[in-house]
Amino acid sequence: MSHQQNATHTKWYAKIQPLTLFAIEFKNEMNKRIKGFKKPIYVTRPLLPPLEKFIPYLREIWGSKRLTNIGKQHQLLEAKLINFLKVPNLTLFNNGTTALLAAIRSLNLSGKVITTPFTFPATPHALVWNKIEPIFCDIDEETLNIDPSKIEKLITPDTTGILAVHVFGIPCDIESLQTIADRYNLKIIFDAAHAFGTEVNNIGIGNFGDITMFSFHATKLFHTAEGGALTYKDKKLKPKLKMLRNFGLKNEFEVELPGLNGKMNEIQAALGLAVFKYWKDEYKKRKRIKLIYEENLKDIEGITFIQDKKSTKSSLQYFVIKINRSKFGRSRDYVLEKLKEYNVFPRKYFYPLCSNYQCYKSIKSANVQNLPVANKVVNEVLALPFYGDLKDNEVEKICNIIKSFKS
Ligand code: T4K
Repeated sequence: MSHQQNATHTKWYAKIQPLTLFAIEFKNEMNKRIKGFKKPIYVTRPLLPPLEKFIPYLREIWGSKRLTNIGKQHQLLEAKLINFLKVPNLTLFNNGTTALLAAIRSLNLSGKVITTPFTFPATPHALVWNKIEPIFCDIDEETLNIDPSKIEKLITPDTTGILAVHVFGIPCDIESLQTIADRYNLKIIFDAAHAFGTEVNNIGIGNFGDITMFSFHATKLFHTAEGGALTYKDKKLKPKLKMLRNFGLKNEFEVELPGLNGKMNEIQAALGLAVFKYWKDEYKKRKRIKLIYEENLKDIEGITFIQDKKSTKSSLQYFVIKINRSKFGRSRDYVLEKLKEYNVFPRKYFYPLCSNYQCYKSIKSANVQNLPVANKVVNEVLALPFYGDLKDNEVEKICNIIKSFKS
């Protein structure tokens, strides 16, 4: 800077400085005024029916002395879910991960399967437990799901399937995936751990691909504490999946397959039946909370949400924002750490990417250069607290806290 330029700059700065200082003061003041929450606010809380509504189920189980191995509660829950998810076939499991293990085995997948790096560890792990190499494919920046336009170049003669995830309950580009699968004779498994109740053009999300997996973990909107299910069109899969779930037993004396113990027990199933009665209420509450978040955060530069499509009914499993560091002035990690000071505990699902795990980073497809979108968004995404018990003013306060971080 020349001497003259310097003088002009100083003059300009002198004018602007009081304003800047005022803005900083104001923001500091705002920060001081927002007090942290007394109790921790987590990313989610399980939906629990009133205890007295669960006790009659327990009484019935106690009376029957039938605790597991596909009893009455199990059968009732299975029937209820077939109806609700609008699917032809459904098999319950003791969690989503064992369900996924059995799904992969039932379709005889082998060699290599194309999947997303932006998911929970259970997805690629289920492949590896079946001695299959996960081939990581980059994701779409808008939906955060596997990008079908990047799949074909990853297909080799060893590829037997695609394991796609409806991340945060947002449906994958199902049509494009099916076109590719048909062209190369590949099977498709959908990991719909987050997509309970998602529908596309009024069709339940469990009707697509060869098999769909749902998780009923306590953190899911509908849950059985731990639990899961597979849905599928081909009814011939049913006996095989039942065997895979029950040690491979065909009957008392014949073991046909090296199966697992993947059975949902009666207490889990009963909890599911009790939770089911309250599920719709929880959904309505989440709808309202989503609107409050959107209304309060929509005009903040640098914060965006995943947009719902008109054709899609959302599962409302998570409320996720993306924080663009250069536009918001603060990084996602800054926001996360600062929120903790206010007793708010969002989660950066799914950080780190599966392709960056110690156990997978040496796979060729895991190379950062092959996955530019996933490696970018994994530093931007934040799942905010999202459950029916959150009060309107608590959601508004979380938004105000986030707003106060903007620089
Ligand atoms: N595929 C995908 C795409 C998945 O996201 C998952 C699981 C699977 C497959 C496998 O399905 P499962 O085998 O789990 O059925 C949680 C869940 O444990 C996991 O099921 C879920 N995805 C994942 C996204 O979230 P964490 O490690 O984040 O959970 P945790 O214990 O830190 O809980 C999060 C918050 O929830 C806590 O801060 C407090 C609250 N919480 C949690 C539990 C368990 C409660 O208030 N009460 C509770 O009982 O994995």
